[in-house]
Amino acid sequence: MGKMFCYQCQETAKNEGCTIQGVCGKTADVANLQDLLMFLCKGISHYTVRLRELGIEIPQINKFITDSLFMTITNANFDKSRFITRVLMAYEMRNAAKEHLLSAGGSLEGITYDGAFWQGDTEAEMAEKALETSVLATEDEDIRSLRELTTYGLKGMAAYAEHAFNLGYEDNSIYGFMQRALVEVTDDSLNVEQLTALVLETGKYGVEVMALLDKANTGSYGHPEITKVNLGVRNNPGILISGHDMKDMEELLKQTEGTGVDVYTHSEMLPANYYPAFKKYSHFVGNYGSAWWNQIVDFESFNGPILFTTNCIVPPRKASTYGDRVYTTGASGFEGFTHIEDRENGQPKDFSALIEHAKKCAPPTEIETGEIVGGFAHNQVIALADKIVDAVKSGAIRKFFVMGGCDGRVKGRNYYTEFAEKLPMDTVILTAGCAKYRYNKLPLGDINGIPRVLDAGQCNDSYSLVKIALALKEAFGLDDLNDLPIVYNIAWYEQKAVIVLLALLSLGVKNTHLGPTLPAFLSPNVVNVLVNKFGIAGINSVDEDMKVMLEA
Ligand code: SF4
Ligand code: SF3
Repeated sequence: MGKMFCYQCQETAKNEGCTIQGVCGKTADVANLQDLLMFLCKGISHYTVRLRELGIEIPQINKFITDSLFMTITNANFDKSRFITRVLMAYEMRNAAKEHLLSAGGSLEGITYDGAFWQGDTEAEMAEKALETSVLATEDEDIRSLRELTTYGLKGMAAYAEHAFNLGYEDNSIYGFMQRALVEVTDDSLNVEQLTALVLETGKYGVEVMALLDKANTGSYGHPEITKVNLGVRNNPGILISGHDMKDMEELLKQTEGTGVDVYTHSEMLPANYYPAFKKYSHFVGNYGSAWWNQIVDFESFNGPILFTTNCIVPPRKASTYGDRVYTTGASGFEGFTHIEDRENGQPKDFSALIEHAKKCAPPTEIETGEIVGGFAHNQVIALADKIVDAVKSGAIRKFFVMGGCDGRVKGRNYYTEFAEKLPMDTVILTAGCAKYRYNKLPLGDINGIPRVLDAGQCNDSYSLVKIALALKEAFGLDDLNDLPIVYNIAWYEQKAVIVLLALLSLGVKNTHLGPTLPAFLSPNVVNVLVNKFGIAGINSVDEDMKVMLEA
C-alpha cells in the first residue's frame, strides 16, 4: 500500500487509485485524515442507529456526520488542521452518543466495530490508524466496490442534505438512512446481493434528498425561470461566488447591497441567476468564467475576492496571484485561504471582510461578452410542456439527450463538446451540473423557440430532469420512463454525480452512458451487475455513440 489510497473521483491516478498524492492536489496527510474521519463517523453511527430505535434523535450528531461526509468530497476541503479538529470532535460526539445510549437503557452488545472505540489523539497515531482503515482494508474487491459505491453516494447525499439544512429544511429519515448505511458498510455478514440492495436504497434516498433540496431552494427563492445571464462585466469591484450553497448566495447579496461591490457567479453557482429572489438585486451582474477547473485562469483576471461555498477548489499554482483573494466557508477549506465561520444563533455569516477586500480591488477584466440562457427547471419546463409535446408529436424534436453531470480537466472531455456540436438539429440537450460548460456557449440554436440546450441548474437539479421526464411520460400516456425519446449520456467527476446516478437507477432509468471513464471503484463484477440490470455503458467515439444513441 502507498502512503494513501483514494479512488473516489474520475481523475484518480491511472484510473486505479491515487497512492502518493491526489491528482486533485489532496495530500496524503489529508487523504488519511479523511479516511479516519469516515471510520469514526461509521463508529458514531453504530450508536445513533440504536438510539434511533429507542426514538432518540441527536440533531448535533446528524449535523456532524452530514458535514463530515461533505467535507471529504473531492475538491471540497484540503485543510489538514480542519480535519484534525474534526477527528477530535468525532471522539467527543461518539463518546457522548455512547453515554446517551447507555443512559437511555440501550445495549452495547454486538457493537464490535473498532471505530466505535478507538481513540488516538496524536497526529502520528491518527496517521497510522488511517492507513489501517483505508478502503483497501476490505479485501474482497466486489464487497469493497459496493461499500464504496454506497459511501460515495452518501457523500453526495450529505452535500445536498447540508444545503437543505442551511435553508431550514431537514428530514430525519434521510439522516437515519445515512447512518444505517454507514453501519451496513462495516457489516461483514452482508453479501454482494445485500450490498447491491443497499446501493439501490441509497439511490432511493438520493431522490428524496434532491426533492428536499428542490423544496428548500424553490420554497426560499421561488421557481427558477427562463433567464438571460450576462457574461460581461461592469466597472465596479466585484466578488465572485462559487460552489452550490444558495443560503450563502442570499446572505452575500444582502450584505453587498448598496456597498458599490458587484456580485458574479462562477461554475456551479451560475443557476443562482435563475431564481426570482436573486434576480431583483441590481448589483448581481451575471456569471464570470466557466467550469471549476478553469478557475486557475478565471480567478486571475477577476481581480476581486472569490468565495467558495463548496467544491470544487483547485490548489492555486505557485505563480498564481489570486491565493490571498480566496475565501472559503461551510464544508470547503484550503490552507492559506481565509475561512468564514458558520452561522451562530440564527445570525447570518459575516462577509464584511470580503466586501472590504473587494473595495480595494480593481473591477474584473472582461473575458467575454454576451449572454447565455438558462432556468429550465421543472416548473418552467412543465409550463412549456404543451409546446414541447407538440414539437415531439410533429417531429420537430426527435430526441432529448440528458447530458448533465460534472465537468473536469481531462482532455477526453472534449467528447462532450463534439457530441453537442454533432447532434442533429432536431434534438434537444437537457442538462444540469457543471458538465454544461462543455457546450452551453455554443451557438446551437432553437427549435420553434425552444433552445436546444435546456439548463435546469446545478447537479442537484438533476431532480428537475427527472420531474420533467415524469411529466413527459404522463403527457404521452406511457407506462415506462424508458419508452420516452430520452437518451442519457452523462459525465461524472465527483461523488455528487454518484448519488445522481444512483437516483436515476433507483427510478428505473436504463441504458445510461457514463463517461469519460467508468469509475475505478467499480469492480468488473459490479460493472457486470450494472450492465445486466441497468444497461449502463461507457462511451466510445462521438460518431459511434451518436449512431447508437440516435437509434436507441
Ligand atoms: Fe485522487 Fe480523486 Fe481521491 Fe483526489 S479525490 S485523491 S484525485 S481519487
Ligand atoms: Fe461540478 Fe465540482 Fe460535479 Fe455540482 S462543481 S457538478 S464537478
